[in-house]
Amino acid sequence: MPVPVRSGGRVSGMDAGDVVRSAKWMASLRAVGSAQGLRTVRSAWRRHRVDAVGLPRQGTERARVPGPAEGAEPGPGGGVVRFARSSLRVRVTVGGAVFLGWDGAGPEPSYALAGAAPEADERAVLEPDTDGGWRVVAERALVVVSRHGMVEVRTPGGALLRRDLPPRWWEPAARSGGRGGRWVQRSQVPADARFFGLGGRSAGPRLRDGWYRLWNTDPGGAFEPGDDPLYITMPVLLTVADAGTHLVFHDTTWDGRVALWEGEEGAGSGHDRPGRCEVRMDGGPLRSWVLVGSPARVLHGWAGLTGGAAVPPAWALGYQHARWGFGSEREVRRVVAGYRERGLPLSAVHLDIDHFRGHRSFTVDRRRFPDLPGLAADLRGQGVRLVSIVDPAVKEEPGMAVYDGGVEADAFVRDVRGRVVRGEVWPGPCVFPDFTDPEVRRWWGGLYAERLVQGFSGVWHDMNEPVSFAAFGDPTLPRSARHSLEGRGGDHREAHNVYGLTMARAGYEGLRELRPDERPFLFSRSGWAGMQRYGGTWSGDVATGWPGLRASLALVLGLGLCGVPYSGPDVGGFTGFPSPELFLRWFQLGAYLPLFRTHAAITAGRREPWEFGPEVLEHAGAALRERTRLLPYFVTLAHLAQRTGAPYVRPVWWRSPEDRALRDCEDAFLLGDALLVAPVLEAGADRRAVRLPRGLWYDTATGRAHEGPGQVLLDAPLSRVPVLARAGAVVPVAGADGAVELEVWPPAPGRTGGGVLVPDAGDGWKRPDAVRFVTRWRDGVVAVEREGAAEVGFRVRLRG
Ligand code: NBV
Repeated sequence: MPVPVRSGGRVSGMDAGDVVRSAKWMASLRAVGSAQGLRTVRSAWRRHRVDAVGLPRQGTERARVPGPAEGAEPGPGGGVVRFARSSLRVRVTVGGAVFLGWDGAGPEPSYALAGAAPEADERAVLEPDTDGGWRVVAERALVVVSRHGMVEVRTPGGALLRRDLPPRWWEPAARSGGRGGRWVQRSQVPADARFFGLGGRSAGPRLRDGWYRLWNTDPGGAFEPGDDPLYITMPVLLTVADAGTHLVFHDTTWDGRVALWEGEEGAGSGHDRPGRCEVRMDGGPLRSWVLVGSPARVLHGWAGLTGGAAVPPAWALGYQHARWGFGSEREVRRVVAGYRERGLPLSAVHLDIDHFRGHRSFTVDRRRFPDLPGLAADLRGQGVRLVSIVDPAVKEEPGMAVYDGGVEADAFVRDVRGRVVRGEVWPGPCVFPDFTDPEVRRWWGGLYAERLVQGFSGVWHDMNEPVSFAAFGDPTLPRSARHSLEGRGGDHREAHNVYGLTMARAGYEGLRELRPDERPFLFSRSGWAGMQRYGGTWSGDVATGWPGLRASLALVLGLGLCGVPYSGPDVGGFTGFPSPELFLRWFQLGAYLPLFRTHAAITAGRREPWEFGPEVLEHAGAALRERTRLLPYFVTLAHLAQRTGAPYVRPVWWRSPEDRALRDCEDAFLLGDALLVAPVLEAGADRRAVRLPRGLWYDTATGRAHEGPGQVLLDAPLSRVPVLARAGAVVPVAGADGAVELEVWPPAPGRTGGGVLVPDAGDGWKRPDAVRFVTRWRDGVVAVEREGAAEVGFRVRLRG
C-alpha cells in the first residue's frame, strides 16, 4: 500500500511495510518445500549478519542546508550558484531539458542516460534576478534560483510549474566536506496538479496522497492494487497541471521514498493549497532533470535523455501464451494444437522455470523436454516462437558449467570481507552475478548462446529485483554487498535498483552480438529509468480478481509515462481461477496492450480461451482476430515509441492535459493517436461511461459519432469492449489477405485528419521510413492523400 502520508521518518531499517511483506513472503514460500523453507530462514539470518558487519554504523549526523548565496558564475547553459554550504549547477541542454545538480553533482555518471549528457544550450545564461537571486531564461523554461536556494521552474510565460525548496542533507558528523548522506527535497506544484509515474505502481495511474518507496521489490505471492512498492520503481514523476506538464527525474539509484500530496483550490478565495512532493533518499547525489512542455514534448525529451525504446520484432506484438508448469513438450504441443485447431492466432509460447533442470537457468530438463531444438523448429514452422525465462541467480554447484564459468570470471557479488554472497532461490543455494560490472555483463551475455541453440527466439528475465528468498526482512541481497558499479565501487544500497536494468543490458547486448541480424526480444520484471533501451516488462504476479485487472492497466499506463512503453499483464491474472467473465474482460483489455500474453502460476487454473466455455471462446477469438488485424498499427506504434518517446498506450489526457476531468479518468486509454479503448473493468457490466477528449469520436462497433469533450454511455456487451476512433484518423491494419490497408475515419466537417504508417521491415535493424497520410473532405467525399507522393499506395477502407 502507498503508506499514508506522515512527515519525517527514516528510510532504512524495517518498517510496517516490511513486516507485511515478510508475512506475505512467508506465505508464498510454502510452495518451496520444508528443506528449502529452512534454508530461507538461514539465508535471512546470513543476510542480517553480513549487514551487521558490513554496513556503516549509524553515528551522529549533522544536518546541512545550502545557506545564503554568495555569488554565481555563469557557464554553458546556465552556471553555478555558490551558497555558504553548497553549490547549485543549473544547465539547460540543447533539447530543452534542465539539469540541476547540488554539491558539485554533474549529469554523469548515470545509469539512466543513454549516452553522454546532452550539450548545453549556449543561448541560456545565468543572469541576476531582481531580489538578489538569479535566473536562466531558456526557450522552453524559466529557471529562477533564490538567494536561499529555492529553485522555481516556470513556463516561458512565467507560470509556476514547480518550486523546489532548499534541500537538506544529513551527513555523518565525522565526515566533513558535505558529500554523501541522506537528503530530502521538498517541492510545491500548482493546486490543480495530478501526479503520475514513479515506475510501475499498482494503485495508479493517478498517484494519490501517500508515500511511495523507491526500492525494487518482489511483493511475494501475488500483488493487489495498492501493494507498493513493486518490481520497477523509479524517481520519475510526471506532473500535469493547468499551467503545463513537466517531468522531474531525481537521478539517484539509492533507496528512498516519495511522498505526494495533491493540492486543493480555494474556489476563487485566493487560498489555494499547493500540491506537494517530498523526495527522501538514503544517499546518492542530489541532482535532477526537469522537462517542460506538452506531454508529447516531455516524453520526447525523456527519450532523448534516456534512449529510445527497443522495437520488438513484429511477432512479439502478436498474441503469446505462457504458463508456469507446462511440464512437458507434449503439453506444449497440445496447447499449440489447441490454438491451431480452433483457428486462433498464436505468435509465441513462453517456457517457465519448470523446463530447466532443477530450476537452473541455461539448462534443460531432458526428461520432460527431450528435444527442445526440434520442438522449436516444429513450432516455428507453424509461425509460433519460443521464449525462455532467465533467472539471474546461479546455483552454487561446482561442476555446473554456468557456476564454474562465473567463478572463473569472478562474476559473483561478494560481501565486505570478500566472501561470495550466498542466497536462496528456486534451484537452492545460489550466488548472484554482479551485472554492474561490464566484464560480468559480457560473460553473462555469452550464456544466451545456449538459449539460441535450444531454439528460443526471445527471453523473459525474472526474479531480478534481485530476489533471494528470506523468511524475514527484505528478500534480496545484503545492503552491504559489494558491487562494481562500472568500476567505481559501491554497495547494494546503490546497486539494488539497477540490478534488473544492468541484467537487461547484459542480455540485450549478448543477444545482439550472438545473433546480429535480429533485434533482441527481451522483457524484464525489474528495471529502472532507461530500461526501455533493452526491452520491455510485464505486470509481474498480479492477483486474479477484478482489482487485479484494474491494476494491470494502471501499471501499463504509469510505466509508459516513465518511458517504458512495452508491457502488459498476465492475462487472466497470475493466481487462482478467474471466472469466465473476468478472463474474457482481461483478454479483451490485453488485446489492446503492447504485450498481449496469458500467463499463470503453477497452481493456477487453465488460461486457454477454450477452457472457459463456447461463449468466451467465441469472444476471445474475436479479440484475437482484432489484435491480428491491428498488427500494422502496433508495429507503427512501436517505431513511433522509439522515435518520439510517445508510449503506445497513453492516458486519455495525452493531447488535452488541460481537461481536468480527463486527468482523473483512469479506466480508459488512447492507443496511439487514433483509438480510444474503454475496457470493462467491472463484473456484470454491459454498458459503461466513457469520457471523451475534445473532438469527434466514432464508436467503431456502431459507426455512431460522439462529440467530445464529455461523457457518453456506450454498450459493452460480453462480445466486445468500446473502442472509439478519432475523426479523420488513418489506422494501418492487415486486410483479409494480410496486406496492409488503411482504415479511414471521416474528419469532422470542415476539419482535416491524418495518420502514420511505419511499415514492418522485418526482424533486423532496418529503420523503415514513416509514411504520412492526410484526410480531408473534398467535394463532399473523404479524400486520403499521402505526403510527398501522388498515389496513396495502399487499399483504403472508409469507415464511419
Ligand atoms: O518462474 C516462476 C514465476 C513466473 O511464472 C512469474 O511470471 C514471475 O513473476 N516467477 C515469478 C517466480 C515465482 C513466483 C511465485
